[in-house]
Amino acid sequence: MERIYIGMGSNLVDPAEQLRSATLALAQLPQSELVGVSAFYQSDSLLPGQPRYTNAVAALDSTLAPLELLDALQSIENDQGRERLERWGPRTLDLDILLFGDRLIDEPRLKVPHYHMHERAFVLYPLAELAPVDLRLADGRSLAELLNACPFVGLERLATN
Ligand code: PH2
Ligand code: MG
Ligand code: MG
Repeated sequence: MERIYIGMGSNLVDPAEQLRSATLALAQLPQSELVGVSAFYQSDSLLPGQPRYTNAVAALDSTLAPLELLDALQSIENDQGRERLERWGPRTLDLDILLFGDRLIDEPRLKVPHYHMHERAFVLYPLAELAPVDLRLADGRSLAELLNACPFVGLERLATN
C-alpha cells in the first residue's frame, strides 16, 4: 500500500457536487481505500475570465500502479463530463495525482510530485489537513516550509463539503 494524495478541482456545473461525486468514485476504486477528504476551498481561477474553482484534496491508500491510477482518475473525469478542449480550460472535474508515496515519477503522461503544487495555496492548505506536518516532497522540502512560502490568500474555506 502506498499513500497517495489527489488534488480535486472543478469550476463548471455545480463544482461542490462534482467533488462530492468524485469522492464517491474514489471510494470505489479497486485495490484502494479512501482515507480522507479535506474541506472544500473556493478561489479565483489562475486564468482570468473563468468561473471560480472549488478545490479539495483526497488521501488514498492503494496498490494500483501509478499509470493504472492515472487511467482510473481520467475515467472518473470523463464520466463526470470532462471535455478536453484546451489546456487549462474550465472543467467539470480535474483529478491530479499530487504525491504517490515518496516516488519521483517522470513519464510523458505523469509527473509526480505534481509540477505546480508547491506554489498553489488551493493545493497546499487542503493537503495540510490530511498529511503529516513533517511530510517531505521527494526533493526534500517539507510541507511546512511550502506553506510558509505560500500565504493563505484568496482562499475561502467552506463550512461544509
Ligand atoms: N486549476 C487549473 C487552473 N487554475 N485555479 C484554481 N483556483 N484551482 C484550480 O484547480 C485550477 C486553477 C488547471 O488545472
Ligand atoms: Mg489535471
Ligand atoms: Mg490541475
